[in-house]
Amino acid sequence: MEISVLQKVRASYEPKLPPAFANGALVTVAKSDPTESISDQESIQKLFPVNYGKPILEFSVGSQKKAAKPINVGVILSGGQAPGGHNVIAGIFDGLKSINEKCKLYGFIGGPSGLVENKYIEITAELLSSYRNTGGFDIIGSGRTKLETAEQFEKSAKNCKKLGISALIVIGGDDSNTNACLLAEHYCMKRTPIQVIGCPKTIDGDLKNLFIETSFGFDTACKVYSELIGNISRDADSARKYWHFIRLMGRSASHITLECALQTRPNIAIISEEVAKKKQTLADIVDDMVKVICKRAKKGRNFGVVLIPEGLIEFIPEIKKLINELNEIMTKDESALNFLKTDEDKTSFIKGKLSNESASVYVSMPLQIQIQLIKDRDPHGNVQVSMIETEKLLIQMIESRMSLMKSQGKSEVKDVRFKAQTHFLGYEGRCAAPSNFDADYCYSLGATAAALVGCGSTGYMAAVRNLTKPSDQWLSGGIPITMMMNMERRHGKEKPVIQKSLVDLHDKPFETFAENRDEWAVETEYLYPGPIQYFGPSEVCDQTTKTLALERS
Ligand code: FBP
Repeated sequence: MEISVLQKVRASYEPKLPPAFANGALVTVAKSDPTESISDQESIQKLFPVNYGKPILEFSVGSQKKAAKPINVGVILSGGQAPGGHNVIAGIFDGLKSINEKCKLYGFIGGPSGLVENKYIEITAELLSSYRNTGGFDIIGSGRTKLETAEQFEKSAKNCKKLGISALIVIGGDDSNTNACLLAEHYCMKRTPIQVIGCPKTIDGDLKNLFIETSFGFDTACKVYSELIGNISRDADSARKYWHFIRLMGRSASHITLECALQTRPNIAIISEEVAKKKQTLADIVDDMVKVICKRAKKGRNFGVVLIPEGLIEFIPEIKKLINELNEIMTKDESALNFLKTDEDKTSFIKGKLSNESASVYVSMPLQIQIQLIKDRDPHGNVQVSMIETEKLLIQMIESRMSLMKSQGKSEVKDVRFKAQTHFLGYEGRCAAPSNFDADYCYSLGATAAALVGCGSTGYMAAVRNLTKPSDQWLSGGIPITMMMNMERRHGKEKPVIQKSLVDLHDKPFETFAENRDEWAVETEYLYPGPIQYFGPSEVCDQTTKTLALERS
């Protein structure tokens, strides 16, 4: 297969490792005192009697050399792609081989379903050689099947037994790691000799806490989006005729939007967590935006850049209420709704069923969005929030607000000439070649996972810390997954889950943004980060995200 010049050169990049792995994955382990979950301790302990309370593990260089017996390990990629997944697998592979040359690594195909359906390949040195330091999850593929039932757990155990697998490594986000912990507990309870280890993955950056400093892929994805936003901003400032509305991936939390705002200084960036905190309505958000547009127009700047987080819509209280009502109506009245022929019939049927408050929010939306809200449904029949084109919704609402203000003869809109362009950035960054940071971090996470397997652990997440320092000061070890859990209501039931990290409005990344945003709104102070650099001076190649730097400063 022909590969690009960059890929060829990049293949020989040797990712850096924490000092604990100087002699490979046979490490010395230090243990902390027993741990507790972040809250709901009693309930979590009851649900995880074996894995609850385990100590934090910290690795240092081991002296043992290749004495351990060979282990067969299975690896799964779960959920959305994130740059660096191949390097996690490379780190696991090399780590296992450092334990014993005869260790084998099997990759389950297409995500968790591959484990249940016994679809796998053996990952060999030769296969891996063309995937080192590359983006994507294509070596084995990924999937969104949830591993959560006892039946799936048992089928998986059977398949592992056939391959002699005694450890599984799940590379995934908060849900997949929660399920990895359930799987670990199930196997402990059933005395099935299979260890389960998790690795923190997601571009969304919402799997982090005191011990997991960041999820892999966030660094590279944000750098790719920031490059593109910088390019768009420069175009905006060159042509001076468009407002660019850019929606950014991040299913729930606004970490990506915040990081990109810090990297590029747009005129407006909406942070969903702030919208929720201030209980802003859609009209309030539109109001704020109109003010900035008018202020810039007054200075002759009829152009600008707006960043919108993908998850925004669910953080606006009135829309959250509307969506909940819509979900209920669409389940209860599905057949009546399907019977109606035209979009107009469907929307007016819906209006009649909504509460007064939600009906007035619904009718305030452009027809196209009203239709989208009832048409795009997820497999459970719910509104598919991520499909809603929030950027178009905001533009249309701004336009109607402007024409109303014009018709009322308001002086603020006198200089405004509002023309907008829309963009959605998400898939552009998820499979990018990992930055040096992600290449090193992922390889280190893989080595850590192999070491956790090597020392017989289960129910742990691989953790590499001290990430704002050079890698020779990185620390590596394992964090009990139960430690990150709390109880949350999911589909009407209380469930143990890893707590999702949302943007903290009292932490430095948001505070830095909030201190500067008024100036960035009216002036034109765009920053152009340019493309990710893989070779060259360290200050352009090895910077972490601004979020991580500020959080750890
Ligand atoms: P994960 O949480 O699984 O890492 O996925 C994150 C994400 O990229 C979100 O930002 C986005 O909303 C979603 O996946 C898109 O999902 P899909 O790939 O199924 O279209």
